[in-house]
Amino acid sequence: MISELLPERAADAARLEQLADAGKLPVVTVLGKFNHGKSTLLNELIGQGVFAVSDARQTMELDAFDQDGVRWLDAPGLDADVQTEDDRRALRGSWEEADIRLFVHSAREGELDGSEKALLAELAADAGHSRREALVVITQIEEVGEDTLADILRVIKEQTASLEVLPVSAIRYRRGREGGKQLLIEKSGMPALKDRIAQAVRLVFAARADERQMKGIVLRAHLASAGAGRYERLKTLSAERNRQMAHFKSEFGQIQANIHKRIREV
Ligand SMILES: Nc1nc2c(ncn2[C@@H]2O[C@H](COP(=O)(O)OP(=O)(O)OP(=O)(O)O)[C@@H](O)[C@H]2O)c(=O)[nH]1
Ligand SMILES: [Mg+2]
Repeated sequence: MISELLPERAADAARLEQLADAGKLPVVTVLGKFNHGKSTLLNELIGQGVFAVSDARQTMELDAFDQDGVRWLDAPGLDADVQTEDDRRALRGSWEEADIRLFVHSAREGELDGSEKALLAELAADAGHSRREALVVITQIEEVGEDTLADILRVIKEQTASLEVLPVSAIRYRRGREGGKQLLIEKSGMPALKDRIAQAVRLVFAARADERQMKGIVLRAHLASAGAGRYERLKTLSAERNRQMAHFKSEFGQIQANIHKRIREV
C-alpha cells in the first residue's frame, strides 16, 4: 500500500516490513564486486564451507545459512556490465534484509573503483540514518606485500572516510586453523573481524528498534504531506468544476432563453 501511495519510499516500506518480524535473527550480508572473496569470507566466519566458491562469477542468488544466532546471507557480486534482473533483485533483497553489511574488496585490486565508491557512499548515508552497521573488509591480503598493503589501506581509508576498514585473509585463517597455528590465525585479521561482527550483532535489536521508530516517523511525515498534496489538488479540481458549472448554467440559460424567445416569435 505504501509503495503505491509513496513509490519513492518503497525501499523504506520494504525494510519496515522486515523490521516487523521481531523474531528474525540478526542478518549479516556481504556486498561488493564478484570474485573478491565474499563467499569464502562467509565460509570462514561460519567455520564451514556452506557457500559456493569459484574463480568464475559464482554466487547468482541470495543464499542463507543460520548459525550461532545469526543469519549469514551470501549475495551475488556486483558487475555493472553483466548485471541481470535476478542479480538486481537479489541485491535489493540483501539490502533490505541485512542488519550488518560487510563491504568486501580484494587487496589484489588495489584501491576502490568508481562503482565501489558509489556503493560505499550509499552505505555510509544509510548507516547515518538507520544505525545499520557497515564495515569495509579488505580480503586476500596475503596476496600483496606488507608495504603495498599499507599503501592500499591508507588510500582506502581516505576513500571510505567514516567507515571502519578491517584487513583479512580467509585463506591464512583456514591454514592457521587447520594447522593449529595461532600466529597465522592472528595475522589473518579474522579474529578481529569476528569480534567486531559479534559486537555489531549484540546491538542489532536495539538498532532495529531505533530504525523502526525513525522509518515510522519518516513514512508518516511523507504520508501526511502526500495526503495534504492530494487534498489540495482535489480542492483545486472541485473549484474548477464549480466554476465550469456556473459558466455552463449561465451560458445554457442564455441559449434556452433565446430559443424560447425564437419559438414564441415563430
Ligand atoms: N589468495 C586468496 N584467494 C582467495 C581468498 N578468498 C577467496 N579467494 C579466492 O578468490 C576466488 C573468488 O572467491 P569467492 O569467495 O567465490 O568470491 P565471491 O566474491 O563470492 O565471488 P562471486 O560469488 O562471483 O561474487 C576463489 O578462487 C577463492 O578461492 C583469500 O583470502 N586469499
Ligand atoms: Mg560468492
